[in-house]
Amino acid sequence: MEKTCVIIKPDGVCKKVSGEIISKLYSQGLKLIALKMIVPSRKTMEEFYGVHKDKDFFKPLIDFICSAPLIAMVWEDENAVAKVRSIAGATNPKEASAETLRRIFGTNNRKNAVHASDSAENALKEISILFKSEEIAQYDYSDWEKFN
Ligand code: 3AN
Repeated sequence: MEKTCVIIKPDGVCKKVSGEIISKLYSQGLKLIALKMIVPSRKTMEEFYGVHKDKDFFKPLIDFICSAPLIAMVWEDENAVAKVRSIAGATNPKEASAETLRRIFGTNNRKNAVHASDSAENALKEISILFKSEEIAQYDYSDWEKFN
């Protein structure tokens, strides 16, 4: 099953919309297999966004992403990466389609509420930066019903 790494960014966490973001992902049939709040170090997020290290927005991006806690998650689905990218919307909330998370909760290119992996390969890299393997759950929705 394909995995994708989703981060609720500092703006999403501080606007108290994390619950709505998580509900939206559940409602589209994705399965939550890891979740934690993290207070990220610059080093971790510089590695996470390493592909952008030469861009002029890199330093402000790291400043922003380390400005408050993040909620880091792993979601699973047959088509998890494309599905969450579509739910998240375009990088710029003003250009994102109606009903997308970034359109609803984002402000600008930087403060755009959520991160969503752009490929299955990058998802695995991102997950390995933010999570230990034992923090990724494997379960069936029926597991709890087997016990009294
Ligand atoms: P996306 O997250 O939509 O895949 P990327 O991978 O191009 O976008 O950029 C990673 C992150 O860098 C974005 N989520 C956004 O926070 C920030 N970013 C991208 N482009 C800009 C920009 N032009 N100005 C400021 N921040 C940007």
